[in-house]
Amino acid sequence: MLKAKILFVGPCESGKSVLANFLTESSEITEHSPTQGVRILEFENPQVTGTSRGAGCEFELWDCGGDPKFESCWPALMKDSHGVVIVFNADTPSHLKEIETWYACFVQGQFLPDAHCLLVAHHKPGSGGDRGHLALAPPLNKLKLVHSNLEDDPEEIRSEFIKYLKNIISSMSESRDREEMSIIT
Ligand SMILES: Nc1nc2c(ncn2[C@@H]2O[C@H](COP(=O)(O)OP(=O)(O)OP(=O)(O)O)[C@@H](O)[C@H]2O)c(=O)[nH]1
Ligand SMILES: [Mg+2]
Repeated sequence: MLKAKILFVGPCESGKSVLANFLTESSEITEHSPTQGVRILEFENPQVTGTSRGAGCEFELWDCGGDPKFESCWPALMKDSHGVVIVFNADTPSHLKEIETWYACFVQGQFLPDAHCLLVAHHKPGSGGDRGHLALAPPLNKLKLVHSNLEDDPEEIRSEFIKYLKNIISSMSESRDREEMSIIT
């Protein structure tokens, strides 16, 4: 069984918990209550079934609080994670700067490959949903960027998220194969 730990990080009130509930089909109600530290959601996805050899897979989605007061918890959150999803609002200019810090700490800080990082420009209801051109500075401009708009097109982010999970699982499975080979050779 492969077990992947995926973090949801990013600025406060960007929509991480709303999105995490939606993507894991968690029925938890959220009026805005800032996530205190972290909330762990376990889930499986019938469309992400693991490897050709039949090993199944499970996910833990760690929905992290965006408040910098939790910074002292970050090393514990990051430990042994396989993927980092950075959620931000494209219509909040300060977020573009803030996500550079999240990326530096959570992705570069633990030498995670860029392919394991997903940027999600979340469009809250009433934000206009304008996708315009997002001028992300390097190194963020080389990351995969997807948009999420749960009111207008919820299936778009769902299918992008499934693609992302599949990539994570296939790279975990390859590294497990390599590990097995290295033992027998
Ligand atoms: N209806 C609706 N409301 C949203 C959506 N995204 C964000 N919101 C609103 O924005 C508030 C903040 O969203 P959260 O998901 O709690 O934000 P967060 O990123 O988890 O914030 P922290 O836990 O403080 O870091 C929510 O309580 C909602 O009121 C959305 O897609 N639909
Ligand atoms: Mg939250």
